[in-house]
Amino acid sequence: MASFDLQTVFAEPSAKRISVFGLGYVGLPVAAALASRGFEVIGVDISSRIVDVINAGKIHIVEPDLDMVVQAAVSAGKLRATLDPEPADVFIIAVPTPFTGDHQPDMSSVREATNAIAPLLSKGNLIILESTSPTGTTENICSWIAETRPDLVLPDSELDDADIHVAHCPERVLPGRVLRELVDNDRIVGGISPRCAAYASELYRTFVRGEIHLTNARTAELAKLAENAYRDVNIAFANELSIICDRLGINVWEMINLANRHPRVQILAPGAGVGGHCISIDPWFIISAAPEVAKVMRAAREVNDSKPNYVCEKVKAAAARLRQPVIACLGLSYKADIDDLRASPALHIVEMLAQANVGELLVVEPNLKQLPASLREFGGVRQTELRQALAEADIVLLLVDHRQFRRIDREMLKPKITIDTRGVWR
Ligand code: SAJ
Repeated sequence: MASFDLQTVFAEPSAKRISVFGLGYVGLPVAAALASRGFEVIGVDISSRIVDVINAGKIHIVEPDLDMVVQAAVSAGKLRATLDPEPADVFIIAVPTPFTGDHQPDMSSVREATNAIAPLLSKGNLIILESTSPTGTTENICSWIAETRPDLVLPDSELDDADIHVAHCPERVLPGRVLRELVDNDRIVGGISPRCAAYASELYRTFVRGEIHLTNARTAELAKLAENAYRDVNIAFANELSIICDRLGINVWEMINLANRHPRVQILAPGAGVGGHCISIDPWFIISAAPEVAKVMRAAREVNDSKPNYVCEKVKAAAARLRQPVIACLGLSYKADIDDLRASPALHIVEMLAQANVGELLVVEPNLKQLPASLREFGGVRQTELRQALAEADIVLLLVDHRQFRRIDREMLKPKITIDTRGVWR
């Protein structure tokens, strides 16, 4: 890779200003990690509420230990948030990259962040895209900047000696373990040119203990998408098996456990579906780029997206056998032990049950103080404590394997109809 010596580029953190665009699940931990290494970090967000919360030394998301790191960084004067972008040495883009209604990538936030950065740029600046993005986005950033800054020489794969360095370093952190994974995970750094990659990797070396792998921007973009698509395909396989097992009268958990005794087999866990803001979205960025060939990924998306409906039909069939069914719905978040409801299959299932008026729904979600607005409008839906729900329910539907549910006394479940989507009571 690069033959030049960049060992000292970020050797004096206090001399460098870093601006992080987007202070969400990815940007805020990155900003806090850099501030705790001594950099002067300016977080930019479009929400004045988020800016105010962070400047008060607090956080607006649930993530273990992040509150302490942010609080320390803000009180040390190393991290501050603002609505107005300012000049810096390094700009990190960590804004959302959702998809539109027809599963096409919506890159408007990346474009807006780039437009905000362009007028602030000066020679020697580094721009890093952390947001998960379709292949070609990092190159697009260069083209967008070139439109408004013809005075700057931008890099390309042939041109290493540019005024600005641009690289993609996709985030890889698992919600719930973000601070640990930010430091310990290997990172992929894809540069527009080798010098861009080497320059960006020096920044990550200041706080990453994992290995840093250098490549070009397009490969880094697809590698990140492939990681999440890989997981989606494997979860779809498990979800499909769970439906096949239901048909054949086989306990899917026992069967998977046995199959996994093979040294080269590691089947994942079926569930209520695939949620969150990453795995249920990112495969579409590959599918939309190569629709005719991305067959397995499309099928996996369809299998995982249809699982909530399958669970809902199972509950309806069980409820049809009772006169006034009371159903305990355990869990609403998209996975265990977090409060994140984005694209949550559990929430979707409870919404569908409420709409179908299947019975009285007692919702237990220990990570939320109140029901989300989409459920509050239904008269037959109540949030209750676990104990009360278990006492009153005829049907106990386990949607998320929160730790509180794993500890439930099995004796309490004996007189109930149980539908366990996560195999907690296998
Ligand atoms: N799920 C199953 N069965 C399993 C594993 C997960 O049904 O065996 C479900 C979960 O319940 C959840 C969904 O899949 O609904 C996704 O959960 P997850 O824990 O697999 O992943 P995320 O979305 O929280 O985070 C992923 C991670 N990517 C990979 O593991 C390849 C994380 O490292 C990424 O940084 C993150 O996406 C991201 O931001 O892209």
